[in-house]
Amino acid sequence: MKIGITCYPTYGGSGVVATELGIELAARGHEIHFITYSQPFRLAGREANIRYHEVPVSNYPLFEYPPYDLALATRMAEVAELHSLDLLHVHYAIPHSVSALLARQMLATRGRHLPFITTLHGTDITLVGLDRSYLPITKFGINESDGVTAISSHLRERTRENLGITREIEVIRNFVNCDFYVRNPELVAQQRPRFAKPGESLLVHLSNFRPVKRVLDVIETFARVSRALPARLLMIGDGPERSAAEFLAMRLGIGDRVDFVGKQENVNELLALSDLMLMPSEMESFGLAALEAMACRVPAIATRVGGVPELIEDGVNGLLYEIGDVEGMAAGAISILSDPALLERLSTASRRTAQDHFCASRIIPLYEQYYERILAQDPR
Ligand code: GMT
Repeated sequence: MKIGITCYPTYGGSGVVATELGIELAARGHEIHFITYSQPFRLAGREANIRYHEVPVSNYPLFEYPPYDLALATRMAEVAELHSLDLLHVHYAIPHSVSALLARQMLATRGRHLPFITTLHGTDITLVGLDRSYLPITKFGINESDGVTAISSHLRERTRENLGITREIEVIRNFVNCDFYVRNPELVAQQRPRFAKPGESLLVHLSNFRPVKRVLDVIETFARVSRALPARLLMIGDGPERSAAEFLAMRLGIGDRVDFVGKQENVNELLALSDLMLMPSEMESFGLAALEAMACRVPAIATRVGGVPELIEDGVNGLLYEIGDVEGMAAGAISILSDPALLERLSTASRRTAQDHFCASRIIPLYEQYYERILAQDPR
């Protein structure tokens, strides 16, 4: 198939999923065209069967707000026509589904049918989509899509309840490449001393440091852990809450035990160095960061929110707490880190969960089958 993919290329899990999906589909022989405002950050740009098309947004002085969504629609229609795309797959409803709808309409005037699929990732429904200024257009874009997928059952229910959407929504959960996200003991032995001394536990957090991730709870939890046992914390990512987290770590006297490494390319290698992940988010429609860690044998201490229980079974492959329960999360982390047999059991179960349910090799065929179904449908 020839598939156009649009996503936010620079930040967030939706861009990661879209990019990894494109890479996996290309490896299975499909022709993939990324149509985005910059090159997706996990794309090397040299992959076979993948092309990247930048969306140019001209900033005419009259435009206080350059109309990106219109430039995107134009580019989608151009690329679809030039490369005879079979369909568009857009990630994150706003504004991508509306741009795709315009592209479909533009091509329809020339007798070409270009179906599009919208994948809902979370904040497009739970935060942005609920904003009154975006809600009607979000609902419209979803209803007009030829196909809609959501990354968890929870998100599908939220979409139905919050937006009053009744149409069919297919649940296709997040995935991870289990060959790439794997613990390599040699690499761990070589690289772990960069972040932790022998005898120290290594905890990790990975996010875009937005308020919804509650990074201050990560620091508060870790402060309690490091009072109980020798430990260090690896903070991967960057975003608006980073400096507040850095100041809090200093104020709590643990600044020298917390390593803020910023945005990283090879998160798979860094995750695999760690013992335990902290993901105390206010909301996660799925929790891709935890899945990536689990594939590397790193269980997560997380909050019981959104779609997280579809990934983490409390006490089996991780531990779940209420939002803000830093005392509970610290106690849980201490109990795991001070009991090697328990850590081993949770690590093994984490990897098994990733392997049995969420490997790319299981999830990508679900997308392929869904594409086939949408292509077989009558044009809207
Ligand atoms: O929260 C983020 O990391 C960004 C956000 C996005 O839309 O880019 O992530 C959402 O999509 C991820 C991939 O599908 C999910 O794993 C995250 O749980 C989800 N984030 C939220 O719901 C807050």
